[in-house]
Amino acid sequence: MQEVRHNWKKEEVLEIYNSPLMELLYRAATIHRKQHDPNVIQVSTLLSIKTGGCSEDCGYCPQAARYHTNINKNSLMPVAQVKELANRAKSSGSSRVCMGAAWRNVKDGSEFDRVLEMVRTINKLDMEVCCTLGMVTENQAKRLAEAGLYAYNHNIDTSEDYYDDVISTRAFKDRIDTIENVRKTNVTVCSGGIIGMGESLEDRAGMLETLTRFSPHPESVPINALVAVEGTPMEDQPPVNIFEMVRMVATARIVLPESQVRLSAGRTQMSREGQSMCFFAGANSIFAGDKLLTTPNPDIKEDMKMFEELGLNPQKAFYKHEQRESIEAEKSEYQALGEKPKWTRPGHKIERNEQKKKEAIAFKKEVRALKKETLTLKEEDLVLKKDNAVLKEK
Ligand code: SAM
Ligand code: DTB
Ligand code: SF4
Repeated sequence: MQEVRHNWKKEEVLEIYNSPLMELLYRAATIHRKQHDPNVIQVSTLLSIKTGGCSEDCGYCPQAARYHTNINKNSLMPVAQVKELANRAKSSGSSRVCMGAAWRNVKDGSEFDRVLEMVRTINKLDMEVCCTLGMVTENQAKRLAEAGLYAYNHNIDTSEDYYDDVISTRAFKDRIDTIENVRKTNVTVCSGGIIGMGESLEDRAGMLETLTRFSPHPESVPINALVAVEGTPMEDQPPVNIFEMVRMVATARIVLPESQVRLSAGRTQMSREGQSMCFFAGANSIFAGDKLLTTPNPDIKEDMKMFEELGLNPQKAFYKHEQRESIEAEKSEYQALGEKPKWTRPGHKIERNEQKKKEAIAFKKEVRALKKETLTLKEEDLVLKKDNAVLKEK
């Protein structure tokens, strides 16, 4: 078995990342087959249970209220709809549902109670349930655990050094604290980040270094390639080169040998051959379904066809850890505490996208003017019709 280290240094990680690609691939693939079945892939489906209108300013995110992106905002989904979508995901070959909410943090109350009910409902379908709801307190993590949550996703996103260039409305430490709150329960941790946000290679290595500090390492590590969405401050970032993605996956596989490394956002930009290189480099999980949270993802039938051609078998639910029990709300040991946690909120020093905001306001004005014009036209039409009628009568 591969030694699991928590003391990787950024320089060592960077050296691995920069090693000749064939050496890197061989090293990563060797560790991969020692630690995992290289012919098994875990398939998760994302479900955006609450979309858009988020108070945070994460520079990559189309769901931040302050950016002007073209997404369909939605309030929290009903449980029945979640059940139907989860059933659909199960029948298309997915073993995990990951529910995402555009929240800064979880607030005790009826919406969180509804999310707990969603967790119970999906767990009863014998699927792994994951949530990504923003920051959680220890009590909230315990309530999620009691409901039968299998995994909690909370990404560190980038290195501690680059963090402030990406997000100003919370601190890196807030993310770490949430992950530690989840660790106090039996819920597994899913944490990774994004490449392609203008970060340096040192930042990529720094992000992986931080992930190796967790003990145990996160059970899942999503590696996302930025999906540059129009209207976000990162809209003009160039797409991630596939070999950089392969290097990132391979390096993650080497320094986090036991984790499931997930080839996450950005697959629509990758060829099947590029993705296959990532699987060879140690990626053994994907997000499937035609949508991530708000942006497109490859067709699941195409993914399944690719897996068949590659001889990759979808991982069964609860293959790595046993299914959690779901305790009903009435029997719950933990109650809502109505906590108002004081998360660090370093000053909002990033004033982004003022230009986009101006353009959006100008566009709305134009639409209003056009609407008015159409109304006037209709009025003119009526006058003409009346005149015609009068003429006919004459
Ligand atoms: N609001 C919660 C939070 O921030 O933790 C949960 C949802 S949030 C959308 C989950 C993760 O999606 C982010 O931490 C980020 O890593 C990833 N993400 C969001 N927008 C992305 C984008 N445009 N490209 C790649 N990854 C993205
Ligand atoms: C993760 O690391 N990536 C997923 C999931 N965890 C929640 C989200 C990707 C979002 C990509 C942009 C969007 O679709 O909105
Ligand atoms: Fe909000 Fe999460 Fe998007 Fe940040 S990543 S803006 S917290 S939904």
